Amino acid sequence: MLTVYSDDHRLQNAQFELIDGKLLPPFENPRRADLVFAEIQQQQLGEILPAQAFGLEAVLRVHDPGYVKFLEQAWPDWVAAHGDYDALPLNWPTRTMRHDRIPDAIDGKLSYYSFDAGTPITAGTWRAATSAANVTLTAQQLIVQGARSAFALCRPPGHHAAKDFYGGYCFLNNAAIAAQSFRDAGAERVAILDVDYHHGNGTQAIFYDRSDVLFLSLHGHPQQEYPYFLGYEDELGVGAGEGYNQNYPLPWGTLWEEYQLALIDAIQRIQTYGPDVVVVSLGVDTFEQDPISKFRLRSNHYLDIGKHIAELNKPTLFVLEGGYATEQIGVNVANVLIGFENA
Ligand code: Q9C
Ligand code: ZN
Repeated sequence: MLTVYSDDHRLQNAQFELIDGKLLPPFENPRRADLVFAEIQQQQLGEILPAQAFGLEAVLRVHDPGYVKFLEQAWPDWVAAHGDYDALPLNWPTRTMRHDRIPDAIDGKLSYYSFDAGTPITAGTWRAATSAANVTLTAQQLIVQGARSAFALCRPPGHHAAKDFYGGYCFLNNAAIAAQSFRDAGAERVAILDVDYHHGNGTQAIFYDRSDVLFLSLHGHPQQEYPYFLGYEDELGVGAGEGYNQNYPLPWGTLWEEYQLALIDAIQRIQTYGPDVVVVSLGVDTFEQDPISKFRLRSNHYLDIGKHIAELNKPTLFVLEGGYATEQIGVNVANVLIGFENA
């Protein structure tokens, strides 16, 4: 397995995260990727390549230009208004309020372009987020050039970010950018399988009205789990996209046995779809010891996840998403890749 990696992920290194009414050290922190890197090196999973610099062209195929400009400018604007503190929004336009005016004030812009207060924008956020996109696009190119698989070892993650909003630790949707780039490189059909514990609301929204990208997600049920307002099983796509979106919401406490049944169904759906390439949004926050999640997978089950994905026998791009049990994140991620390679 080829891995692509850049140290620039460390530029996303927030002071605090607002979670469960507390300001805590961020769960989504640089140690995560550093430990995945160390494990991949130690297990000798294959070559680790540096990221190439792509411009913003591929990013803008998925994200709104105004949103991308906002992300680039948010930190300097915030510092000018408030000083050198992590930027967080504090209110949102909800029912009966307007969504058709973008405020001039940076605080209003943060509110307009976000959906939670748990995703700090810092001095390095823009560079880290673009580096994650570059890591993913570099890995995506390896597959375009004929590699059977590649792993984008990137952070910050991406699957909660939609066309024009951030949240859930995500700014640019790395997996969606890769999927679109596969299409632009000539792939006719792309399947995105999202195994992160949280619903991939951003990715779903980006491709919801399209049949050329099939999106499937296994995740904590939105009645119980973040992001709460998307991820039900009756979300099947719209217009041309009808029938090309599939959610598998699962209850708190889900064990491997139940999880595997959903995974097998998802794999069969992908098989029927017959994609040219598969993108895996690879979160390992389904782990039993994950500090913010409530599924109960064990480390050996990640080998089986990799094995099931390999049954598809398609070129496969793995893109790192969540996973916050830092001590075991390396083993769990590596196990998916090993399970895939040894299948
Ligand atoms: N009470 C990813 O895994 N906050 N993002 C959860 C828990 C947000 C997770 C609140 C979790 C976002 C990529
Ligand atoms: Zn997650």
